[in-house]
Order: sequence, then C-alpha cells, then structure tokens
Amino acid sequence: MSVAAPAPTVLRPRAGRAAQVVGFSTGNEMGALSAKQINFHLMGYYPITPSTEVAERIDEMKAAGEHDIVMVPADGEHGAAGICFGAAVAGGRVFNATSAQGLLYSLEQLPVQSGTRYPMLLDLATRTVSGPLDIRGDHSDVYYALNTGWLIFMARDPQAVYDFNLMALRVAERADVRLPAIVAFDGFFTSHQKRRVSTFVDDATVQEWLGPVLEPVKALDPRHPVTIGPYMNDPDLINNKYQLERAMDAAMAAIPDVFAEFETLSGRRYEPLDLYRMEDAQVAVFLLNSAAETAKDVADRLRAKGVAAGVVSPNVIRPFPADAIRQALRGVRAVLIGERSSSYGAHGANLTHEVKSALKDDPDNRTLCLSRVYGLGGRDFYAEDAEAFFGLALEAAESGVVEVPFDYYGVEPGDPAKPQARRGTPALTREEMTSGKLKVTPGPDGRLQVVAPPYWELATKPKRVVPGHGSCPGCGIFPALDQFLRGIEGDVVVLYQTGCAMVVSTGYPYSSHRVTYVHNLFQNGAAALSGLVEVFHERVRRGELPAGEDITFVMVTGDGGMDIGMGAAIGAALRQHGMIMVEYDNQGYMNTGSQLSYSTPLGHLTSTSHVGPAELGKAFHHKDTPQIMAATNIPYVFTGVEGYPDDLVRKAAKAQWYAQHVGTAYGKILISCPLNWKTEDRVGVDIVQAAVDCCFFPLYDVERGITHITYDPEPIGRRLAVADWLKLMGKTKHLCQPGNEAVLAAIEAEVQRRWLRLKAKDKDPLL
Ligand SMILES: Cc1ncc(C[n+]2csc(CCOP(=O)(O)OP(=O)(O)O)c2C)c(N)n1
Ligand code: SF4
Ligand SMILES: [Mg+2]
Repeated sequence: MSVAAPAPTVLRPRAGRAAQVVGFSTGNEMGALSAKQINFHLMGYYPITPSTEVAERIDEMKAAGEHDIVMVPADGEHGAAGICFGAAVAGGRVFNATSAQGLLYSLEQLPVQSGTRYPMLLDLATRTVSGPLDIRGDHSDVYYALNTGWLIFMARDPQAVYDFNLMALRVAERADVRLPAIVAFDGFFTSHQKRRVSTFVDDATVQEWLGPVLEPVKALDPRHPVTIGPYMNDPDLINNKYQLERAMDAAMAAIPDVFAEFETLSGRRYEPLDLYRMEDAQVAVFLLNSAAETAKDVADRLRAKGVAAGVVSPNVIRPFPADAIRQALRGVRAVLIGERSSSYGAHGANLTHEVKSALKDDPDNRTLCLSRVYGLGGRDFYAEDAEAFFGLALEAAESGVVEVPFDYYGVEPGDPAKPQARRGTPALTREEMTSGKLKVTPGPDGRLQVVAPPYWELATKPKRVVPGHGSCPGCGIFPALDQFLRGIEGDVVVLYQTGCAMVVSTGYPYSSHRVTYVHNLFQNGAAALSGLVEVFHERVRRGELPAGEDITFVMVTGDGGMDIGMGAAIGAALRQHGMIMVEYDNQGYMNTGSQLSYSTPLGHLTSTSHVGPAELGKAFHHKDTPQIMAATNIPYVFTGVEGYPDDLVRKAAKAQWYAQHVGTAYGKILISCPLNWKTEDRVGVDIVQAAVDCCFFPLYDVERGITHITYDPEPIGRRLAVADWLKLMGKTKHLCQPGNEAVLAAIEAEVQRRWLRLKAKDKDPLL
C-alpha cells in the first residue's frame, strides 16, 4: 500500500499578508526555492560542499520546467564569479552559491562587483577554509568577505535563508545602495538540517515584492555606449571607495524599512541585531548564527537560576550594526564574543575588535569584553559550551577583571604519553620499486622504444597505494593508478589534487600512500608540483641532496581538477617542468556528489545536469583534454584504461622517461565510478572497454607531436555503436530511449568526428 505524502499546510493569510505554505526544509533547499521563486536571469556556479545542493536543486527544478534561470556551470569559482559579474553588467538579476575555498577562489572578483556597484546575491553555506582540508562548517570563509564591500546577512536557520535571500536582494537593489549581497548560513548545521519553514505560495508574490531589476547603467544599449570599469588612479579611486562606504550607510538606514515591509508581507519580524533577553542583561554572549540559538536555551536556564543572561546575535554584519550593539550592551557588565573564525595574531577575531570599537565610542560604557575562538573546522557547539561561555562572562562580571581577554575554546592538547600513529607498512626501498625489467631507449624514428615484461611479471612490485582506503566498491581509481604506477621505476613523489582519490586515501592521522604524498587545492596542484620539481633539482645542483638522487614527480588529478586547474596545468606544461600529470577521468565531480565536469559527455545525467521535460542531461560535449594538452607541445601525451595493462605500463614508462629527460608528460585514464555512473560494482572494466570500442575513448599517444593510435577496434571487428556503451549505464540509459534520438545522434557524430581526426593524425605525422 502506498502512503500519500501529507498535503502541505497552507496558512490563511492575515490582512496584508501573502498566502504561505508550511514545510520542512534545509537551508540549501530554501536557498534553491527562493532562487526559483525570484526566477533570477542567471546562476553562475561551481560545486563545493556544503553549498552544492543549491545549484543541484535549482537544476532539478529547471529540468522539470519550473523556472527560467540560465544555469551556467563554470570552470571554477573564479569563473563563476566572473560569469555573474558579466551577467549583472548585462542587467540580469544574478545568483551564485558557494562555500570555503570557493569563496576564496572568487575573492578577487568580489570587490570588482561591489566597486562597480552591481547588485547580485550569493548564498554562502559556510565552511572552514583549507588547509588542511575540512569540509565542515565554521565562519572562516565569510570572514574573508568582510572587506569586499558586499552586504553580509547572517541566516541562523532555513527560514532565515529563505527570508534573507528575498530581503537582501531588495536592499542590494535599492537605487541608493546598489551593492552585491552575501547570505551566509552555517554549513551542515543549517545547510543540511531540516526545520519548519513557511514560504510564499505564489512565485508572483516574491517577484512583485522585489519589483523589476534595477538597471542604472545599461550595458546592452549600443546607441548609448558606456565604459564600465575604467582605469582609475588617485585621486578618483578614494572617491569610488567613499561612495561605497556611503552605500553601506544607505543600506544600514534601509534595512529596518525593508525588514518591516517584509514583516507586513510574511508576518516574520527581523532586526539588524537579534537580541534575546537583553532588556536587563548583566552578562551576555555575542554569537553568530546557529550557535546563538543554542545559547538562547542556556540563557533561559540561567535566567531560571536568577542570572540576568542574554544573547546578542547580528543578522547583518556588513554593514556592522555598531549603534545597535552599543545600545544593547550599554548596561551589560561582561560580554563574551565567541567567533567561529580567527584573525591569527590579532588577539581576537575580527568581530571582537568591531564590538570593542563600537563600545569604545560610548564614553559611558563599562562592559568587559572577552573573546574566544571556538568551533573551528565544524567542531560542535553544545549547550555546555554556551554555559561555559556564560560562566566566563559571569566570572569577569563578578570580579570586575578579565583574566584572559583572548583564547581558543575547545582545543585538546596532544598527550605525549599516548603512542603516536603507527606506520602501517614500512617505507618502500628504491630496489623494491625498481624491477629492472623495463627498458626505455630513444628509437631511430624519434619515438621511445620500451622493452617491458608481460604485466603479470610486474605484479611482484609492491603497491605504492595500499588497500584500506575508503573508495567505493568497484571504483576504478586505484586499480588503474596501480597499473600505471607499476610502469614507473624507482622513487616517486606524488601530489594529489582534491578529488575522490585524495579524500579516500588520506584521513588524518592515516594515509594509504607508501611514498611521499602532498595534497594541494585542485586548481593549483600543477603549480605546486612545479615548485617541488624545481627545488629538487636546485638542491641536487647545490649539493644539498645527493647527486644520485632520482625522483619522478607525479601529479594525480581527477577530470574536474583539469577544469579548475587547467590554467596551472597548461602553465606547468608550457614551462616544461619535468613531471607527469595523470588524470583519472570518472566523467564528473564525484567526491562532491556527481556534478557535471567539462569531461562529462553530452546528455549524461549528473546532479547538475538532470533529465526531465525541459532538460536532457549535460548540454555540451565533453572536453578533449588530451588534445588540449598536446597543443601545449609537451613531449608526451597519452590515454589509457585499466583493461590494457601492458599498454598502460608502456605509456607510464615513456611518461617517466620524458619527465626525467625532456619535460612534462600528461595522460588521461578513463576509470569507472559505479556509484555515480549508476552501474553494478563489478562491470566497470566492461563499460570502460565499451567506451574504448565505440571510439568514445580511443587509446593513443602523442609523442613529440606525432599521434599513434595504440588500439584500433575497427580492423579487428570490435567497433561498437555509441549506444552499445551508453545502454550499459544508469546515467545514460535515457539516451537510448525513443524520443531522444537527436541527442544520441549528436554524441555519435561528435565521437566519429574526433575519431576520424585522430585516425588522420595517426596516418600523417604532420597533423
Ligand atoms: C576552489 C574549490 N572549489 C570546489 C571545491 C570542491 N571540490 C573538491 S573536489 C571537487 C571535485 C573534484 O572532481 P574531480 O577532479 O573530477 O575528482 P573526483 O571527485 O571525480 O575524483 C570539488 C568540486 C574545492 N575543494 N575547492
Ligand atoms: S564516487 Fe566514484 S570515483 Fe569516487 S570513490 Fe566512489 S566509485 Fe570511486
Ligand atoms: Mg572526476
């Protein structure tokens, strides 16, 4: 028996209020719903946990035909912010969502947006800033935005995410403000936890309340050309910044009015500064977002014991509500300012100093201030922690002295008596890693000649990545990497860019890597490895490392890393650093939940390329990364798969030789991802074989500019139709169904076009 979902409760509107419906949703869902109701012109985005669901959900609604937002998947957050800037300049109402590194990677673009005074909305599901990499929530990312000239609203629960998305945009677009706005909510706490919410029934309510988009400068009016973003030195620049400052003042003045208008529409009342039991408070804590809600319960408990406790929590931090804070803390004897971020070396994080400076402007104020950094990396904040904060404030209030003005809260010192994490497997010796069976020599035709034993003879070589990592059953990453690494003799240093391979093989204090491993952010791994390679050679030259030291440097990246990290990869290639870049291609951003990458083929289903009446999977063809890298004229480019180990080992041996003697080598290995390809765990190799046999993923190399196909399915009668490959995966089954012939034909045509070009190159060394 199927149970029908309960009908949503529709609230009967009071006079002046719009009809609303009650639901149960997360902050990310509220971000997406508000965006859909606003019906932005465009969303430029790039996936990053924990904000990714916002774009995923909007794309899902787009596939269902529920809105008209143009969804632009960027090559990285810097690109996403640029797309948003351009769209805003074009007069669009614009949206983006990000977190942590994503915000930092777009940081450079943010002052351009505010300095040119183009409003837009950015949802920030807050997350700790790397490194080390940690995906959980603190406020270290939003603190980086404090000086960007953006309005910053803090949304403490899913309801506030919805409400502030509407109100922030309304403030941002006012003619006297014209500033972009961030709505920040706590990663995982708010982004992922469901709460009761009320939302407007009709999208029209939202759109009418917001009114038409403000377009003070028309960029798309050729009869009236304008210059946007001119070169501006002193004395003008300071005037531009002064105007921005005045716009913040205008926003501060406008916010109470906008909040009041929203109250009329929704019945929900907000103030710039959320105050809880502060009327007669003697002690208070100042906290942002969800932690403040925890502290409110504790304030109630303390009140029951006769302690006059209260909570101060801004709903807006840019502009900073200094006046309201001065007012609120006037009679408070001690306040503890708790912050989920630090400003290292500043004796307190940023808002500590802003609260203190607000109080300093009141000559009569005697409030004692304590500052504590807490909850970094998503460390939970429980009622006991709020109690401890109130306790510290009480101590100060009673003694009249602040013993420790600034400290970290919740740090656990290591215990020297405890045994250190043990190395699971002994370090590899160079002898173990050198089979001596692989011989690479330059041949008379300029190509390298590789003498290699049958693959099984190399099986005795120890694995450089040991089992015990956390990859999914049937994942193709490590079997393929293991094959590849067996073709490399001697010592290796690896650098992994962010992605599944990195995430599943290291988890502090453990590591599956038996060789030296470095992680760097996946937009910059190639640059970091360039530095490592160069200093290695320089230190050998200076005699600081033994003359005979010989290390092969290998960067491991996913296909997504070759989107966001393409610039760094091309830079390293053009500089010809002696390294191998090996890309495992699983056709998507898999560790963040299967969003499309540029290597995702046309029509494939991902969590940002849904299938529905208005959308049929990914909208553009897959990136031909090997050909892009070949165009940098590096000495060696190859493709490979796990099913052809002898081929892969030979290519690895060549890549090593070129990295050691000439310059950069790059290779792309197609690997299976059963989880996100929606296939059984055990059929990965067969699916990859079908991708090779239908010529979607041809096996070839480009050696010193000359292309050689290393496996041709046609003469041996193994060529498959593209549909024979697509029908094997859950993510592509829809492409073989009636009605979708046009997309299938487009994939077939592109595969054939690329294959024929490759064959022509294989025949003619000049191509
Ligand atoms: C600047 C930045 N943006 C986004 C992310 C989130 N992120 C981490 S790994 C990843 C996807 C990596 O995809 P890919 O390189 O294909 O590796 P896979 O996960 O598929 O193994 C994303 C989007 C991040 N860490 N930093
Ligand atoms: S999500 Fe896919 S690529 Fe990532 S570990 Fe799982 S199977 Fe492997
Ligand atoms: Mg990938």
